[in-house]
Amino acid sequence: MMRDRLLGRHLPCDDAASDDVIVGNNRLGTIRFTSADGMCAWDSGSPCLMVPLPVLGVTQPDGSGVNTNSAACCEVLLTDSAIHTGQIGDIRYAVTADLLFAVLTREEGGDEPAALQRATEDAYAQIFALLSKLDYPHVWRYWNYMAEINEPADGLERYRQFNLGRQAAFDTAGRNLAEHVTAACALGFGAPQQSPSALCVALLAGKTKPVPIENPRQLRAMDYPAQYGPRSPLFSRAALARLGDQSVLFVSGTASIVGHESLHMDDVVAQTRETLTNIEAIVTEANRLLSANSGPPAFNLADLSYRVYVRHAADVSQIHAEMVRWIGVPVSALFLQADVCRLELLVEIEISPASAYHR
Ligand code: 3EB
Repeated sequence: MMRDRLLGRHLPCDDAASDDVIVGNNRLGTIRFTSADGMCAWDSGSPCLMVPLPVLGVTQPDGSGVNTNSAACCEVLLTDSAIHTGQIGDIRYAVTADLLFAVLTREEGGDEPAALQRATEDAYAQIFALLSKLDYPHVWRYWNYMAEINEPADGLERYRQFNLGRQAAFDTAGRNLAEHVTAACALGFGAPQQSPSALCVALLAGKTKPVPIENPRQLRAMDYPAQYGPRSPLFSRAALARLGDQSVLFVSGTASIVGHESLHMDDVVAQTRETLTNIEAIVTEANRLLSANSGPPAFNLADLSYRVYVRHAADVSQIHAEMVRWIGVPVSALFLQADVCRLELLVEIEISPASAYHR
């Protein structure tokens, strides 16, 4: 009997609320994107991270264009196993025998100095305490969203404050080692007063250790030079996890960075192309690893689904067109308006775990 399959779906929220989509499965958790006010459309009992990013559109692999009808879109993670849910401190979580999905939102301490740094350190300390307590030691993927990521605060860009807080928590937990670093993303949304929370984090963790994957075209983010901030970001370009007989690929937020430098200033098409070149290199690394383990068939760009973070909403159709040209077939993608963590970066693309598993 097969255990704990992980599935995912990108859905408009009305569909995600319907039980039709989960037939035979349970909702492990949801990440919901919308700039509109309001609660989750359903009370599923399982954790839902509300991320205040505007939905720009959704494309389906049937080749229809960018559908801009959805004001809200969900990524739902499903499992065929029984789930148990709970809450500890600021964290809501759901677990199966093999998986933990958790979400956490944090306010910032008003006028406190380095408020985001402190909120981040505390958030990650709570996360690591939960992982220890429930005994899901290995994180497979983090999603980080924060208010005003590119704004200065206390003499430092807020993303760099986030990195200080994240590093401090990793240090304290003894996780500041390449072997504990995994796939992640970090994106920004509007001012905190428009949003319920200044920091939103989701994570998926497991009983088994994922294999971190790097990109030969890019410097490891842990090794970025100090020009990008006093403490470096902590993520690998991708991670490959085993779940029963499934291999699950998590590709981090990927941008137009080669080595450690941002390329193609003010050219969103060239940035999209460079980003896709990076994603292709990362997926090639993942496939090399799979075949070294005489594993399942390779991941293929055409079969994956993408989450695309767009700095300027007006660029969405150019980005989509370039993706279709590059990948060669109609793509399945969710386009969101978000601030990328370097001001000069206009687009960041990640692979949704909704698609990146096979047996
Ligand atoms: C980059 O390649 C772009 O801070 O967790 C991508 C993925 C980025 C994750 C993070 C940041 C993070 O450096 C930014």
